[in-house]
Amino acid sequence: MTGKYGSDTATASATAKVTVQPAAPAPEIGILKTPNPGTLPVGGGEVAYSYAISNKGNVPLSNITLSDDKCASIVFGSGDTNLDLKLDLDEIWMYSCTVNLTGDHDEYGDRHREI
Ligand SMILES: [Ca+2]
Repeated sequence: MTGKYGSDTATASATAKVTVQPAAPAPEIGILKTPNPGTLPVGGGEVAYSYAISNKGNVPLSNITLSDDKCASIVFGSGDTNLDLKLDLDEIWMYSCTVNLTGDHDEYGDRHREI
């Protein structure tokens, strides 16, 4: 900034620094489980579940493990696009599992009716 007094000019400048604190780490994970097919014939049959795991927090997540008491052999498919073994905020990791069902199962797993 400048100011004048007659023919004299006064000049001054100033800077200010403001630090914005990063958001507190808030790890959160999301899962979407989808069966295929959604309907089986009488007597049951084979169902392939797919699991879409997403990062709903604000920090990358590591050591991701997925288990399902209704399907034991879960296999990782894809999704770690930068291959850093971390579930990053913009990644969706896909897993799959196949099981042979003989009754009704729902997303919560406990409803079971023998046919
Ligand atoms: Ca990653």
